[in-house]
Amino acid sequence: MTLKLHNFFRSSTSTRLRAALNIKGLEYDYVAYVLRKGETRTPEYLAMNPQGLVPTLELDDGTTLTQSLAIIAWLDEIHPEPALLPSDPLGRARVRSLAYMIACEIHPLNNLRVLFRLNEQFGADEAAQKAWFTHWVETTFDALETELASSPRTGRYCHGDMPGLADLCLYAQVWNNRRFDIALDRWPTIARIFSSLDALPAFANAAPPRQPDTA
Ligand SMILES: N[C@@H](CCC(=O)N[C@@H](CS)C(=O)NCC(=O)O)C(=O)O
Repeated sequence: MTLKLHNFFRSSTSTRLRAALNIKGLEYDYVAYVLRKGETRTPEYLAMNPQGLVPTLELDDGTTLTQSLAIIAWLDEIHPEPALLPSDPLGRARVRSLAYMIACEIHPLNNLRVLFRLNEQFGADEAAQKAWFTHWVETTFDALETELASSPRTGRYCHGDMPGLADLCLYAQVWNNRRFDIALDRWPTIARIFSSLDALPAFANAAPPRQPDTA
């Protein structure tokens, strides 16, 4: 199966998906877009992904998959090993909860189009956008740190000693935070888990600086 990944090096949803593909040992063709140049707003791209967002995964029969968590779930279904969710229902609920904390409570608020809108509608300059971005990261990372630090189910990674769905989201979000100089000092458990993930080639090779279109 030939996979084509339409993505942007710095996009955290793209980073999540690259790491998932790497964990599954799946190769893909890398198709690069620059969000700020509007390259995902062309008729060709919108025909694949009507939201004009990255990533999009294109299969060899032309099928296109959108929404990173849905694509990752599909990957986990067609390539079950190594699994991205634990086998027990309570464990699965916990991992999904940790992943959604990042994917649903941080990412959508801090997306590029939201930052642009803050500027267009309210005149938010770069400093105000940075304060906004940092606020929403801190709000959820404080809660995430509490959960990870206090649960006996946290291991080397977010849940036990196998990296999974929550780790994909955490790893990508920490890279995203760096754009706004958000250090991890305040969240020692998140920092420890990030370091453990960064030592894994599947994750490190998905990181923004390692991508071919890194600017
Ligand atoms: N929930 C979607 C979000 C996709 C998304 O918003 N991607 C960002 C990059 S991380 C994007 O394309 N942003 C372009 C924009 O905000 O205009 C997913 O998980 O795939």
